[in-house]
Amino acid sequence: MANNNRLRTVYAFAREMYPKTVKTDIQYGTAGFRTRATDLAYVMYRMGLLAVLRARYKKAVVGVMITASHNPEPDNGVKLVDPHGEMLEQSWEKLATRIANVADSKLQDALNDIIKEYNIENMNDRAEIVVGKDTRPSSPSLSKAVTDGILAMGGKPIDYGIVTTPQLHYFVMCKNTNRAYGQPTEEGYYRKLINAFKKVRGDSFTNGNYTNRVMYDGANGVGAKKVKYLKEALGGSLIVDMYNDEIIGSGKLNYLCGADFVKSHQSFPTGVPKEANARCCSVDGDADRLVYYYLDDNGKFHLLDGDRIATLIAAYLKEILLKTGIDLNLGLVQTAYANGASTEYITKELKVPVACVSTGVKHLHHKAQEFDIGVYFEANGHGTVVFRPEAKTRLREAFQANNLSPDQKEATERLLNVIDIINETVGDAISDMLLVETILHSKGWDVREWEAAYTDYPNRLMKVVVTDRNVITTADAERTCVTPEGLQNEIDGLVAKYRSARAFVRPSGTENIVRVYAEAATREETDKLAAEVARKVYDMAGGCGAPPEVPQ
Ligand code: G16
Repeated sequence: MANNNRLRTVYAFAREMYPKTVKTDIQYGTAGFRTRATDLAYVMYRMGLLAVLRARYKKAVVGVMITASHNPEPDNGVKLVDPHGEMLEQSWEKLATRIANVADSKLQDALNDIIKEYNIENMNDRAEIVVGKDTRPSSPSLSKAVTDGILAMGGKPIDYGIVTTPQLHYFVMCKNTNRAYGQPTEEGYYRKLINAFKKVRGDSFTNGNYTNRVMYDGANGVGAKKVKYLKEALGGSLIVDMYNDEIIGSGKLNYLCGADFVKSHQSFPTGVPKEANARCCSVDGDADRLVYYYLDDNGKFHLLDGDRIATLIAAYLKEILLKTGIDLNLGLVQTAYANGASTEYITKELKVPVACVSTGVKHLHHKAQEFDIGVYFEANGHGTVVFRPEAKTRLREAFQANNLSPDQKEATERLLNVIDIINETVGDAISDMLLVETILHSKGWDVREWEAAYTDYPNRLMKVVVTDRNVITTADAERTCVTPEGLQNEIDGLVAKYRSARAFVRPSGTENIVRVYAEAATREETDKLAAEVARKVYDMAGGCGAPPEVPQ
């Protein structure tokens, strides 16, 4: 009875305040729902409702983040965060899609179906839902819609205001571990990361060719806003020179800057001074991705993307692990976008096992959990390291026992501190930056020495606009195109024309486009292959607008 009353209120609210305004269906994609902000109010309200059901079902705190991350400013989006700070479980993504698309008049029934299917009995629990948002002008009203959904379903919204996506994931984890993971506050987040960073760095801020200054592109988003606090807390240990920190609503979010721009265009962002050999980094619109880069003496751009960060971290962890003498296995997870040279380097030089999974940190995160220490990164700079709880316990116990040599003890202590620099819940640009800086400092490397590990194969990312991106389906971790029939044969034929070449296509889960990736022996061949594959996609998968131009 109480349930029915509750659901009637939910429906009345939906009808009066958040009616479904869009007829076409929306899909829970790579990282939640993303589209024009003006089309999202009812989706947000409904995700508030669903978050409460998820929290009641899991008997834990869950999170809702309002962001469209790397997308342009008119877009927005929402993703749900599960109790350990990980992305929403995939079986519930389907429920999210169903709830987002059902007609207003069917909403009550659809919610009731979930309550029955998952046997959610504690419908009066004031489940806590942690809510955060990025700096988009549309975020406050969309956040209000989420909060109204939470309240209508009888949950308790905890509004953290403007935070980075990884901060929100961290808060959820802290709350569900009874603060064992850290304090669920922004201050607690900075304190945990920075204390560990300072401990590992010690009193000497520079080392060898490493200098403690980094040029930071905040993408005019929350990553810029938050690094202001970080800068102060870091003191002299790391000097973060900040650029692209325009205020909310300037229209410049991710525009010609930020991690996605730098990675996809393979070029220097606007707004950052061009200083030869200076170590620069960019984050994206919600600060969960990070890439590094520099300009050499001749002004040539060099990118150190997620693959480079992953290899740097994996090599470093392997080295310390060896010093600890503790037998833990280490593995690395990538996607099809990983540069072939990085995969060769990891397997042949580092001798670390590599797994390849589909795009989306949700896939990488779970695969990484199969190792004692799992490093995962997408080439776009989205990634982190996860440690199996038993592995952490073994390290702690070994440190406390008195049978380690001084060198082993030092290495174990260092590794335990390094774990605290890392946000294990999800890729986190701020935490990843502190980790990269820690490793470069420890090696005494400048950015060129970091880059010297291996040489990337030239690669190119392209986007093709099609009427319906879902006509493209893939298999084998997105490396084979299954439909439209015949497209994969065409791609194979094109790839065969070039030396050391590889190409694949997949529908984006965050933008209404198809992504094309190509790699080949030279820049010219790569650009030609990418354009030819893009043209095939355009021709065979319903391309719209101007066809991609193929260089002659
Ligand atoms: C999201 C996901 C990433 C993914 C990216 C692009 O990142 O979290 O795992 O790589 O989208 O996905 P797609 O190629 O499907 O559009 P972000 O930073 O935009 O949240």
